[in-house]
Amino acid sequence: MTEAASIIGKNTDGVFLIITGICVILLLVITFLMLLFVFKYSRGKNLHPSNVEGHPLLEFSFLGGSIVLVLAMFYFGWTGYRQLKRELPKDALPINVVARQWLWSFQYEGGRASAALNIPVNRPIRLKITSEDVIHSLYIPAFRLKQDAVPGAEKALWFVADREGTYDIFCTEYCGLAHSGMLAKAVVMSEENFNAWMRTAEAAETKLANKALEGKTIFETKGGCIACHSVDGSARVGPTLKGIFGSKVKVVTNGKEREVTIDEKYIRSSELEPNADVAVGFPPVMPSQKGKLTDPEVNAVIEYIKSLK
Ligand SMILES: [Cu+2]
Repeated sequence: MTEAASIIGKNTDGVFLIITGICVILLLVITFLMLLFVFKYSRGKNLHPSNVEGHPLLEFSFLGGSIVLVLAMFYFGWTGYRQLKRELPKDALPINVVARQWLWSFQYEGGRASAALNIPVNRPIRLKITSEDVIHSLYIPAFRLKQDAVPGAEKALWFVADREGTYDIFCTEYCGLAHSGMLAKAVVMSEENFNAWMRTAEAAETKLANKALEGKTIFETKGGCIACHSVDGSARVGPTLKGIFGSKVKVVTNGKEREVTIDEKYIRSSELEPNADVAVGFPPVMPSQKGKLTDPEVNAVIEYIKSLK
Protein backbone atom coordinates (compact mmCIF):
# COMPACT_ATOMS: atom_id res chain seq x y z
CA MET A 1 0.00 0.00 0.00
CA THR A 2 1.25 3.49 -0.82
CA GLU A 3 2.28 5.95 1.88
CA ALA A 4 -0.60 7.35 3.92
CA ALA A 5 -1.84 10.75 2.75
CA SER A 6 -3.55 11.71 5.99
CA ILE A 7 -2.37 12.41 9.53
CA ILE A 8 -4.64 9.74 11.03
CA GLY A 9 -3.44 7.35 8.34
CA LYS A 10 0.13 7.61 9.62
CA ASN A 11 -1.10 6.74 13.09
CA THR A 12 -3.01 3.74 11.66
CA ASP A 13 0.14 2.61 9.86
CA GLY A 14 2.03 2.80 13.17
CA VAL A 15 -0.53 0.56 14.89
CA PHE A 16 -0.45 -1.82 11.96
CA LEU A 17 3.35 -2.00 12.16
CA ILE A 18 3.35 -2.63 15.92
CA ILE A 19 0.82 -5.48 15.58
CA THR A 20 2.64 -6.96 12.60
CA GLY A 21 5.93 -6.71 14.52
CA ILE A 22 4.49 -8.53 17.55
CA CYS A 23 3.11 -11.25 15.26
CA VAL A 24 6.44 -11.68 13.45
CA ILE A 25 8.34 -11.97 16.74
CA LEU A 26 5.81 -14.56 18.01
CA LEU A 27 6.08 -16.48 14.76
CA LEU A 28 9.89 -16.62 15.02
CA VAL A 29 9.93 -17.59 18.72
CA ILE A 30 7.27 -20.31 18.31
CA THR A 31 8.87 -21.74 15.17
CA PHE A 32 12.28 -21.78 16.84
CA LEU A 33 10.95 -23.57 19.94
CA MET A 34 9.02 -26.07 17.83
CA LEU A 35 12.11 -27.00 15.84
CA LEU A 36 14.25 -27.07 18.99
CA PHE A 37 11.84 -29.45 20.75
CA VAL A 38 11.55 -31.68 17.69
CA PHE A 39 15.30 -32.28 17.85
CA LYS A 40 15.82 -32.16 21.61
CA TYR A 41 12.97 -34.52 22.46
CA SER A 42 13.16 -36.79 19.42
CA ARG A 43 12.56 -40.48 20.02
CA GLY A 44 16.14 -41.38 19.06
CA LYS A 45 17.48 -39.28 21.95
CA ASN A 46 14.84 -40.32 24.48
CA LEU A 47 14.43 -44.06 24.38
CA HIS A 48 12.63 -44.16 27.73
CA PRO A 49 9.62 -41.79 27.97
CA SER A 50 9.55 -39.69 31.12
CA ASN A 51 6.60 -38.12 32.88
CA VAL A 52 6.43 -34.30 32.43
CA GLU A 53 5.00 -32.38 35.38
CA GLY A 54 3.33 -28.95 35.17
CA HIS A 55 5.30 -25.77 35.81
CA PRO A 56 2.96 -23.18 37.40
CA LEU A 57 5.38 -20.23 37.17
CA LEU A 58 6.05 -20.84 33.48
CA GLU A 59 2.35 -21.36 32.77
CA PHE A 60 1.24 -18.22 34.58
CA SER A 61 3.94 -16.05 33.04
CA PHE A 62 2.90 -17.36 29.63
CA LEU A 63 -0.73 -16.50 30.35
CA GLY A 64 0.16 -13.08 31.80
CA GLY A 65 2.48 -12.28 28.89
CA SER A 66 -0.21 -13.13 26.33
CA ILE A 67 -2.76 -10.92 28.09
CA VAL A 68 -0.34 -7.98 28.21
CA LEU A 69 0.48 -8.40 24.51
CA VAL A 70 -3.17 -8.60 23.44
CA LEU A 71 -4.12 -5.64 25.65
CA ALA A 72 -1.25 -3.62 24.19
CA MET A 73 -2.59 -4.27 20.67
CA PHE A 74 -6.06 -3.29 21.83
CA TYR A 75 -4.74 -0.11 23.45
CA PHE A 76 -3.05 1.12 20.28
CA GLY A 77 -6.07 0.24 18.14
CA TRP A 78 -8.52 1.83 20.55
CA THR A 79 -6.63 5.12 20.96
CA GLY A 80 -6.39 5.43 17.16
CA TYR A 81 -10.09 4.71 16.75
CA ARG A 82 -11.01 7.22 19.45
CA GLN A 83 -8.97 9.88 17.74
CA LEU A 84 -11.00 9.26 14.60
CA LYS A 85 -14.30 9.60 16.46
CA ARG A 86 -13.47 12.18 19.11
CA GLU A 87 -14.82 15.73 19.37
CA LEU A 88 -14.20 17.43 16.04
CA PRO A 89 -12.10 20.53 15.48
CA LYS A 90 -14.30 23.64 15.19
CA ASP A 91 -12.93 24.77 11.84
CA ALA A 92 -13.52 21.39 10.18
CA LEU A 93 -15.00 21.59 6.70
CA PRO A 94 -18.32 19.71 6.76
CA ILE A 95 -19.10 17.47 3.81
CA ASN A 96 -22.09 15.17 3.59
CA VAL A 97 -21.41 11.89 1.88
CA VAL A 98 -24.46 10.21 0.39
CA ALA A 99 -24.16 6.68 -0.92
CA ARG A 100 -26.68 5.13 -3.27
CA GLN A 101 -26.77 2.38 -5.84
CA TRP A 102 -24.19 2.90 -7.33
CA LEU A 103 -22.39 6.11 -6.74
CA TRP A 104 -21.06 8.51 -4.18
CA SER A 105 -22.30 12.06 -3.91
CA PHE A 106 -20.31 14.60 -1.91
CA GLN A 107 -22.41 17.52 -0.78
CA TYR A 108 -20.97 20.80 0.42
CA GLU A 109 -22.47 23.63 2.39
CA GLY A 110 -24.87 25.58 0.20
CA GLY A 111 -26.30 22.48 -1.45
CA ARG A 112 -23.48 21.96 -3.94
CA ALA A 113 -22.91 18.35 -4.95
CA SER A 114 -19.84 16.81 -6.52
CA ALA A 115 -19.05 13.35 -7.84
CA ALA A 116 -15.49 13.74 -6.50
CA LEU A 117 -14.42 14.43 -2.93
CA ASN A 118 -12.64 17.74 -3.50
CA ILE A 119 -10.84 18.87 -0.34
CA PRO A 120 -8.18 21.36 0.70
CA VAL A 121 -4.86 20.07 2.01
CA ASN A 122 -3.97 20.33 5.72
CA ARG A 123 -7.44 21.26 6.87
CA PRO A 124 -9.67 19.08 9.03
CA ILE A 125 -12.53 17.57 7.06
CA ARG A 126 -15.64 16.23 8.71
CA LEU A 127 -17.59 13.63 6.80
CA LYS A 128 -21.18 12.80 7.63
CA ILE A 129 -21.95 9.58 5.88
CA THR A 130 -25.31 8.11 5.08
CA SER A 131 -27.01 5.92 2.49
CA GLU A 132 -30.24 6.30 0.56
CA ASP A 133 -30.85 2.61 -0.11
CA VAL A 134 -28.72 -0.29 1.11
CA ILE A 135 -25.57 -0.53 3.22
CA HIS A 136 -22.46 0.74 1.44
CA SER A 137 -19.01 1.37 2.83
CA LEU A 138 -16.82 4.36 2.11
CA TYR A 139 -13.22 3.29 1.74
CA ILE A 140 -10.34 5.66 1.01
CA PRO A 141 -7.18 3.52 1.28
CA ALA A 142 -4.75 6.46 0.99
CA PHE A 143 -6.31 8.09 4.05
CA ARG A 144 -6.70 4.72 5.84
CA LEU A 145 -10.38 5.51 6.27
CA LYS A 146 -13.31 3.16 6.11
CA GLN A 147 -16.83 3.70 7.34
CA ASP A 148 -20.09 1.95 6.55
CA ALA A 149 -22.87 4.07 5.05
CA VAL A 150 -26.08 2.88 6.66
CA PRO A 151 -29.57 3.94 5.56
CA GLY A 152 -31.34 5.86 8.31
CA ALA A 153 -28.13 6.51 10.24
CA GLU A 154 -25.52 9.23 10.07
CA LYS A 155 -21.92 8.18 10.69
CA ALA A 156 -19.30 10.84 11.33
CA LEU A 157 -15.58 10.75 10.60
CA TRP A 158 -12.88 13.35 10.43
CA PHE A 159 -9.42 13.48 8.99
CA VAL A 160 -6.71 15.79 7.69
CA ALA A 161 -5.26 15.05 4.27
CA ASP A 162 -1.66 16.22 4.30
CA ARG A 163 -0.52 15.47 0.75
CA GLU A 164 -1.93 16.89 -2.48
CA GLY A 165 -2.97 14.40 -5.12
CA THR A 166 -5.79 12.25 -6.45
CA TYR A 167 -6.75 9.13 -4.53
CA ASP A 168 -9.15 6.25 -5.09
CA ILE A 169 -12.45 5.85 -3.30
CA PHE A 170 -14.17 2.46 -3.24
CA CYS A 171 -17.35 0.94 -1.92
CA THR A 172 -16.38 -2.07 0.18
CA GLU A 173 -19.78 -3.42 1.07
CA TYR A 174 -21.35 -5.59 -1.61
CA CYS A 175 -24.36 -3.50 -2.60
CA GLY A 176 -25.77 -5.05 -5.76
CA LEU A 177 -25.13 -5.36 -9.48
CA ALA A 178 -22.82 -2.41 -10.11
CA HIS A 179 -21.05 -2.57 -6.74
CA SER A 180 -17.65 -2.94 -8.37
CA GLY A 181 -18.27 0.19 -10.41
CA MET A 182 -19.09 2.30 -7.38
CA LEU A 183 -15.89 4.30 -7.58
CA ALA A 184 -14.94 7.91 -6.99
CA LYS A 185 -11.85 10.06 -6.51
CA ALA A 186 -10.65 12.12 -3.59
CA VAL A 187 -8.85 15.19 -4.89
CA VAL A 188 -6.63 16.92 -2.34
CA MET A 189 -5.70 20.43 -3.51
CA SER A 190 -4.18 23.60 -2.16
CA GLU A 191 -6.42 25.96 -0.20
CA GLU A 192 -6.38 28.47 -3.12
CA ASN A 193 -7.35 25.86 -5.69
CA PHE A 194 -10.07 24.58 -3.44
CA ASN A 195 -11.55 28.06 -2.95
CA ALA A 196 -11.38 28.61 -6.71
CA TRP A 197 -13.17 25.30 -7.28
CA MET A 198 -15.88 26.28 -4.80
CA ARG A 199 -16.33 29.62 -6.59
CA THR A 200 -16.64 28.09 -10.06
CA ALA A 201 -19.09 25.54 -8.75
CA GLU A 202 -21.09 28.40 -7.26
CA ALA A 203 -20.98 30.43 -10.46
CA ALA A 204 -22.00 27.45 -12.55
CA GLU A 205 -24.89 26.89 -10.21
CA THR A 206 -26.24 30.42 -10.30
CA LYS A 207 -26.22 30.81 -14.05
CA LEU A 208 -27.51 27.48 -15.17
CA ALA A 209 -29.60 29.10 -17.84
CA ASN A 210 -28.91 26.19 -20.08
CA LYS A 211 -31.33 23.49 -18.98
CA ALA A 212 -29.45 20.69 -20.66
CA LEU A 213 -26.26 21.65 -18.85
CA GLU A 214 -28.13 21.66 -15.56
CA GLY A 215 -29.55 18.27 -16.52
CA LYS A 216 -26.05 16.97 -17.16
CA THR A 217 -24.96 18.07 -13.69
CA ILE A 218 -27.95 16.36 -12.08
CA PHE A 219 -27.41 13.31 -14.28
CA GLU A 220 -23.85 12.96 -13.01
CA THR A 221 -24.24 13.98 -9.36
CA LYS A 222 -27.57 14.31 -7.57
CA GLY A 223 -29.51 11.94 -9.81
CA GLY A 224 -26.68 9.46 -10.04
CA CYS A 225 -27.96 8.27 -13.44
CA ILE A 226 -24.43 7.98 -14.82
CA ALA A 227 -23.69 5.08 -12.49
CA CYS A 228 -25.89 2.83 -14.64
CA HIS A 229 -26.52 4.69 -17.92
CA SER A 230 -23.70 5.59 -20.25
CA VAL A 231 -24.01 8.45 -22.72
CA ASP A 232 -21.50 7.03 -25.21
CA GLY A 233 -23.41 4.02 -26.52
CA SER A 234 -21.92 1.38 -24.21
CA ALA A 235 -24.24 -0.75 -22.09
CA ARG A 236 -23.96 -0.67 -18.31
CA VAL A 237 -26.43 -1.99 -15.75
CA GLY A 238 -29.03 -0.02 -17.68
CA PRO A 239 -29.27 0.82 -21.38
CA THR A 240 -27.19 3.64 -22.82
CA LEU A 241 -29.04 6.92 -23.31
CA LYS A 242 -27.08 8.00 -26.35
CA GLY A 243 -29.42 8.96 -29.18
CA ILE A 244 -32.45 7.30 -27.60
CA PHE A 245 -34.78 10.27 -27.79
CA GLY A 246 -37.36 9.68 -30.49
CA SER A 247 -36.30 6.07 -31.01
CA LYS A 248 -38.43 2.98 -30.50
CA VAL A 249 -37.56 0.40 -27.85
CA LYS A 250 -39.00 -2.87 -26.61
CA VAL A 251 -40.10 -2.79 -23.00
CA VAL A 252 -41.82 -5.18 -20.62
CA THR A 253 -45.00 -3.79 -19.08
CA ASN A 254 -46.87 -5.97 -16.59
CA GLY A 255 -45.04 -9.00 -17.92
CA LYS A 256 -45.93 -8.26 -21.56
CA GLU A 257 -43.55 -7.07 -24.21
CA ARG A 258 -44.50 -3.98 -26.18
CA GLU A 259 -42.84 -1.30 -28.25
CA VAL A 260 -42.76 2.32 -27.17
CA THR A 261 -41.44 5.53 -28.63
CA ILE A 262 -39.13 7.38 -26.28
CA ASP A 263 -40.61 10.82 -25.76
CA GLU A 264 -40.67 13.26 -22.86
CA LYS A 265 -43.58 11.47 -21.24
CA TYR A 266 -41.80 8.14 -21.38
CA ILE A 267 -38.56 9.52 -19.91
CA ARG A 268 -40.49 11.23 -17.13
CA SER A 269 -42.29 8.01 -16.20
CA SER A 270 -38.98 6.13 -16.40
CA GLU A 271 -37.47 8.51 -13.86
CA LEU A 272 -40.40 8.43 -11.47
CA GLU A 273 -41.68 4.86 -11.95
CA PRO A 274 -38.71 3.10 -13.51
CA ASN A 275 -40.01 -0.41 -13.07
CA ALA A 276 -43.38 0.13 -14.76
CA ASP A 277 -41.77 -0.30 -18.19
CA VAL A 278 -38.44 -2.11 -18.17
CA ALA A 279 -36.25 -2.16 -21.28
CA VAL A 280 -35.97 -5.72 -22.62
CA GLY A 281 -32.69 -7.35 -21.62
CA PHE A 282 -32.13 -5.24 -18.50
CA PRO A 283 -32.89 -6.04 -14.85
CA PRO A 284 -35.66 -4.07 -13.06
CA VAL A 285 -33.33 -2.51 -10.51
CA MET A 286 -33.54 1.23 -11.15
CA PRO A 287 -34.43 3.25 -8.04
CA SER A 288 -37.23 5.78 -8.42
CA GLN A 289 -36.28 9.45 -8.44
CA LYS A 290 -39.63 10.36 -6.91
CA GLY A 291 -38.99 12.66 -3.96
CA LYS A 292 -35.28 12.78 -4.80
CA LEU A 293 -35.41 15.10 -7.78
CA THR A 294 -37.67 18.13 -7.97
CA ASP A 295 -39.93 18.63 -10.96
CA PRO A 296 -37.63 21.19 -12.64
CA GLU A 297 -34.73 18.80 -12.08
CA VAL A 298 -36.60 15.94 -13.76
CA ASN A 299 -37.28 18.29 -16.69
CA ALA A 300 -33.63 19.30 -16.85
CA VAL A 301 -32.59 15.66 -17.06
CA ILE A 302 -35.10 15.14 -19.89
CA GLU A 303 -33.56 18.10 -21.74
CA TYR A 304 -30.12 16.58 -21.25
CA ILE A 305 -31.21 13.18 -22.56
CA LYS A 306 -32.76 14.91 -25.60
CA SER A 307 -29.40 16.54 -26.26
CA LEU A 308 -27.56 13.19 -26.38
CA LYS A 309 -27.42 12.76 -30.12
CU1 LIG B 1 -21.95 0.34 -2.51
